[in-house]
Amino acid sequence: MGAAFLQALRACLGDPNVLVDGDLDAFEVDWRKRYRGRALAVARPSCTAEVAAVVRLCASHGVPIVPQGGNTGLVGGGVPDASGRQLVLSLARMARVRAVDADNLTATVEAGCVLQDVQAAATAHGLLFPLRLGSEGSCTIGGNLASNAGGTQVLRYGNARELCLGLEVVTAAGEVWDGLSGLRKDNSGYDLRDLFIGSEGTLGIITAATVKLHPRPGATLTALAACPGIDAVLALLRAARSRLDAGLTGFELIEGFALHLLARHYPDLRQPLDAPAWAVLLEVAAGDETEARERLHALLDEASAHGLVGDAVVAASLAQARELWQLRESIPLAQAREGLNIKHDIALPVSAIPGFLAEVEPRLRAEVPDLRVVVYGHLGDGNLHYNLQAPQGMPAADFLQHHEASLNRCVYDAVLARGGSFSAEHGIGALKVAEMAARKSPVALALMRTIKQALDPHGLLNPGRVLPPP
Ligand code: FAD
Ligand code: 2HG
Ligand code: ZN
Repeated sequence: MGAAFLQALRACLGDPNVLVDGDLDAFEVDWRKRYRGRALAVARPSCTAEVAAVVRLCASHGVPIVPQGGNTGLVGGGVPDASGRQLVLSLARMARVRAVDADNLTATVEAGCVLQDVQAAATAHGLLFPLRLGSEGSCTIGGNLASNAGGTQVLRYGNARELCLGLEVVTAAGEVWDGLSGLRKDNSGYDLRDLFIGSEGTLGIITAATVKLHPRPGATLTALAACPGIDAVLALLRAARSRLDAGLTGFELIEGFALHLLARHYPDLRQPLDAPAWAVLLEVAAGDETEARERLHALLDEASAHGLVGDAVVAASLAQARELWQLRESIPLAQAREGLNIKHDIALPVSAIPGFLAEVEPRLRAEVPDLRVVVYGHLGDGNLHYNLQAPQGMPAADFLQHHEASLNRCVYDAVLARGGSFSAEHGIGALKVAEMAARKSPVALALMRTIKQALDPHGLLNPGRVLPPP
C-alpha cells in the first residue's frame, strides 16, 4: 500500500516534491525539540489544486495528514507521530501574495506565505498587517490562522482570527471551499471561516487567506520601564489605557529572572535597566513622532510620580526600538538554550493576575524547592507565559518526567479557578490533549467531536491533535 501511495503521490507532485529519504528533521522535529516523529513522506504541493489532489489520494489510501507551515508551533501539532504512517503536507511552496486591495484594506495571500512577507506586502502599499510574533521570519500565515496566533499587538489589533476576513480551504474530502471574501459584513449562514481558524489542521487545510490591513500609524515609539511589583505593573497598564486608548499598541511584561536568562545566553544584547524586579515593554502609536513622545513621556512621568515606574528608557531611534523588542523576543530562545522547560501559555482576567502569581509560586516551590519560574507575556491581553525551568543542575528530562504532571495540575487548577484558560495563544496540538480531556466541559467536547465527525468523518486530518479520543 505504502509503495502504491508514494508512486501516486510522485505522479501528482513530481519526484522532487515528495521527500522520503535523507534528513527530514526540519519536518519531523518540532521547534522546541520536544516531539520527534517519523513521516511516511513529506509532500510539497505548489497550488491549491495539488493540495486537493493529495488530500483525495490520502483519503483513498487512508493516509493521515499532518499539515505544516513554518514548523514554529510550540505544542507539537505540526509534526508527525512516531508511527511512520502520517504524511506531512508542507504548505511552504505556496507562498504567493495573490492580491493587495489597498482601498478595501485587504491582502489575499497563500497559506505558506511567511508572516514577515505578508507584513512586507502591506508595507509596500503604505499599509500595516499588524500580526507580530517573535517567529515571524519563519512562521506562515496558514499556521498563524490554523493556530489563531496572538503575539505582541493583540491589545490593539486583535489576534489572527480578528485579522482574517476570508479563507480558501481544502476539505477532508479533497474539495476546495472558496471563502476568500474581503467583506466586513456577511451574515449569510454559519461562519465557516471561524470554524477553520484555530482548528490546528484538524478540520481542513488552509490554502489561502484574505487578511485585514490597517493604515500605518504616523509614528510608533517604544520604551522599557522598570516596575517595583506586579501591582505597579497593573496600575501602569490602567494609566496607559486611559491616557493612550487605541494609541497603546504593545504592553509586554518581563519578570527579572527572564532578563537574567537573557544576560546569560545573549550577553551581547544590551540591557538598559539595572536588574529590575519587573519590566514592561510599552509601544505607543500616534500621528507623528512629537505627539508619540509627548504622550509616552507624560505617561511615564505620571507613573514615576506615583511610584509605579523606576528607571525607564525611551528609544531614541528605530534601531534602539528594535533592540528593545529584540530583548523581549529573545526570551523563548534564551529559555530554549537553558534547557527544555514546562510551558504554560495561560490566559487570565488581567485583574486576577496578582492573586494568581502570589498563590501559585509558593505551591510550586513546595513541590520543587529550587524551581526557576520564568514569567513574561502579553499582559495587555491577560496572557502570561508562566514557564518553569528545572532547578539548576537537574536534568530537564528528569524534571519533566517527575514533575510535569503535578506542576501542570497546580498551575491549571489556579488558572481555571479564576476563569482563565490553559491555552491562550499557542493552541492544543499534542501537548495539551490531556488537559482538553480533563478540563473542557463534556458539552464543549461533544460539540467539538460532532463538528470533527461532520468535517473529517474518517479522522485523517491531524489525528490525535486537539481532541482527546472519545
Ligand atoms: P506550524 O508550526 O507549522 O503549525 C502549527 C499548527 O497549525 C499545526 O497544528 C499544523 O498542523 C497547523 N497548520 C499549519 N499550517 C496549516 C495550514 N495551512 N492549514 C491547516 N493547518 C495548518 N505564537 C503566538 O501565538 N504568539 C507569539 O508571540 C509567538 N511567539 C513565538 C516565538 C517563537 C520564537 C516561536 C518559535 C514560536 C512562537 N509562537 C507564537 C508560536 C508559533 O510561531 C505560532 O503558533 C505560529 O502561528 C505557527 O505558525 P507555523 O507556520 O510555524 O505553523
Ligand atoms: C512569546 O510570546 C511566545 O514570546 C513564546 O509566545 C512563549 O516560549 C514561550 O513560552
Ligand atoms: Zn506569546
